[in-house]
Amino acid sequence: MTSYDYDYVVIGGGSGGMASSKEAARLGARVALFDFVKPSTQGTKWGLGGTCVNVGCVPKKLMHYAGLLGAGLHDARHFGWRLGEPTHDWTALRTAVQNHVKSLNFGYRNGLRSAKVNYLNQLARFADPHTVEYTEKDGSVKRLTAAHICISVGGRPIIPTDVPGAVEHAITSDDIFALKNAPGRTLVVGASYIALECAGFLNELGYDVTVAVRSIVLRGFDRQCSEKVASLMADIGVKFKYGPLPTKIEKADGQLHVTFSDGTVDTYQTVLYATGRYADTGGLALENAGVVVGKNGKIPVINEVTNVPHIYAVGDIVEGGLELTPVAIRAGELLARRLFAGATEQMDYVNVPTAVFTPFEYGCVGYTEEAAIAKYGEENIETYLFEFASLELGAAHRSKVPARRADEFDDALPLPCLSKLVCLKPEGERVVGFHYVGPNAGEVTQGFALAVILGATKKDFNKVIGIHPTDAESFTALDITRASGQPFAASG
Ligand code: FAD
Ligand code: NA7
Repeated sequence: MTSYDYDYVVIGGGSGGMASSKEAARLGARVALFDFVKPSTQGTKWGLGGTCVNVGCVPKKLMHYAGLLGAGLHDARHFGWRLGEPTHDWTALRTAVQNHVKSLNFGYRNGLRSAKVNYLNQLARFADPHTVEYTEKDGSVKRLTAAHICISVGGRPIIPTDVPGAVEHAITSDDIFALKNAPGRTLVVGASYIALECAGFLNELGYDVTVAVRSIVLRGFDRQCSEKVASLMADIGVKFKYGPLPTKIEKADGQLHVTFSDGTVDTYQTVLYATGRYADTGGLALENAGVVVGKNGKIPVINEVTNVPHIYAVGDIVEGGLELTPVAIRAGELLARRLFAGATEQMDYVNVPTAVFTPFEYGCVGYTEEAAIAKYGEENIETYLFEFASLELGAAHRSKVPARRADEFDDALPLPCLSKLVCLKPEGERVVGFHYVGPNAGEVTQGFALAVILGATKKDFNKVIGIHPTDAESFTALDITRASGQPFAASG
């Protein structure tokens, strides 16, 4: 029998690779993990743990929270807090966020050490199907062999190369959370959730933000909820520019002059591209291992196995997968259990809950209304809807104006919450889509996802006694269907 240096080598120490390597080591495998960060186009670098910890979920959620605190200042005043005119200090926020991220990097290093995973801070590539190699600082090439190899190198932001000045001057989500100077007037290009989340917290922190939308916002999400999220963002000050996109970005006097496809020119301090991500598989020399690569660098797999039976892929690089941290983690752990503990459980990519952390959050699990209709036919779908103001925001007269302008209370936000259940009529109104726009949507959706996964019907939702007064209790008493044509917005 061939003997290898390791039972398992994992390339990429992000959410998926870290989880898989630790689980394999826990199960007794001899494991090595490679993680190396190539600087962003603007030279930003970060530590161990991958996208989520350094330039994704974690710093994003902290900046979102900072934004919510700003919005809450308006409510605080309404409820009697006497505050001076608040100002926001970007450097303090950046420092707090980066310090937290660094503490997580430290924890991950220790975690690998105590799990007995051999961590190599090196850029790995394939030499042959069982051999991974890397180049030391002194130029020497080192190799190690493994029985099983998992690729989990994640993705990086795409900046279109056909827009002169974009690669040179624009930042991405790889840079925004560590930006040295306050972003100032910002143009966000792209309209998926990373774009809207960044636009959302920058607006709440007090910056003038424009989002350049090529077609629609939040492609792939429920249309009604997506448009509600965008319209609420517009209400609180985010500008949406539908259609025209940058064709040229020029820097002069420290400002970015952006020419749009409609011929207009505007000036910003920051341009942030959030126009999708490519799988970072280009430098892996996959051809040396015979691994097939698909569109955008993604790797086709069946149950995480590539076309080469002992080489696997997990996380964002999986073709047709879901680019979410908990998905990468679970897939990586289950893979390790199948490889080293004889387990048989496969990753279930259906009914994965998710949330968009825009100023008014949006959470969902299951089908969008459009996808449910496309799959089951309109006659088989019943959609229940309710639009309302949460008690707190309603009572605080949360206003449309930027939260930090205390004096303007009169222009109240429209109803900021939307609860929606998409039900399958032939199966006793089984809930196949759960959607909620409103405060704490991530928390609300996480809880209800269990019901959806277990096959709950509309009647089951009705059986639940609400917790009063909450926004989530709306799901226990939805009674207006789209088919009825009745207004579903709360009145009075
Ligand atoms: P990654 O976490 O990207 O890790 C891959 C690692 O491999 C990186 O450290 C990379 O530097 C390293 N690497 C690459 N090539 C090599 C090589 N050749 N050798 C060695 N190392 C290499 N998901 C959520 O669930 N919730 C959220 O709220 C959320 N918010 C997000 C916000 C933003 C702005 C972004 C960008 C992403 C967000 N995501 C979110 C997605 C989430 O971050 C990813 O799904 C997750 O990090 C994917 O994990 P991964 O293991 O596939 O790869
Ligand atoms: P997505 O989900 O791939 O969305 C990309 C967005 O950028 C989308 O709105 C696109 O518009 C838009 N886009 C794409 N190319 C361009 C160009 N050239 N110009 C302007 N706009 C463009 O990317 P995200 O980065 O938000 O998220 C990727 C994943 O990473 C996500 O699932 C997270 O889990 C982590 P379109 O709708 O195609 O017209």
